[in-house]
Amino acid sequence: MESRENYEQTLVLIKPDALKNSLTGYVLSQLSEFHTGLRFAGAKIVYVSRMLAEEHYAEHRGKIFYDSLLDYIMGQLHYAEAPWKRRVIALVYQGPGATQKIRDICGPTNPHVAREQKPGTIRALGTLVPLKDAAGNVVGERMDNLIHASATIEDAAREIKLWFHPCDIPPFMRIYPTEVNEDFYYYRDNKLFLKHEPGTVCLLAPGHLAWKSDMDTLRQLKQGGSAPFSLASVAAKYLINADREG
Ligand code: 3AN
Repeated sequence: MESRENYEQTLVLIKPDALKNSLTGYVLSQLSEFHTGLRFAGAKIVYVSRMLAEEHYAEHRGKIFYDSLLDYIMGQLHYAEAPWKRRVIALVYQGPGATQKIRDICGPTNPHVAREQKPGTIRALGTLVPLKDAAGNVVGERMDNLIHASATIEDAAREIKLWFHPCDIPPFMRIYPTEVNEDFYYYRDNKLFLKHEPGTVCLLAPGHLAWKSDMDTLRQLKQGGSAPFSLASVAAKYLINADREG
């Protein structure tokens, strides 16, 4: 019987620049069980909405590179003229030391630093793109570094639950608490509805399996209280690939 720490999970996103440069196979091979001893626990192709991008990068809100970072993960920069190609590959890897093992293979956030200090890592193949203001002055840079990997086990829990439903992960591989929902929850324009109204979409119906943390958030929002996580952090996942809008 494997011990509990063997079930550590981490999130990987193969970002639009990796897809555009046909590096997907290379990345998957670097992260393969043969190299890492880790197993796939989840995989999906995601059209990244603005809501999902904002939730994923919530910690960077307000920074100079934030807007550009959202455009990047949404595929708007690498597939400006081809919205139908905009997507990322989201993966959950499971196994002992998953988070650190994958971070080591990814290398430093900044591709220039990666090339200098950790050649051979995935991000050493990335690029730096200058960010300019309206007058054309360089005000910062964006790091197109091909891959996202959760930085800590806590980040991994938040991120996996943001990108994946429990049912996207095989039952024996789920490590976060789940619950069977008993109510109807609908969503429109950043508001929660308990009954269907024109233009609302159903997030959850009775009998659906959900992350317990999502249920806690929805219950508290329903009662009008302050919730541990935002409505958007719950809704973004249920709306993945639901429509074509940003
Ligand atoms: P990592 O992806 O290595 O965990 P984070 O979470 O600090 O790094 O940043 C997420 C993403 O935001 C990075 N992958 C990078 O694209 C971008 N980023 C982070 N810091 C900067 C920065 N100082 N300038 C430009 N882009 C940045």
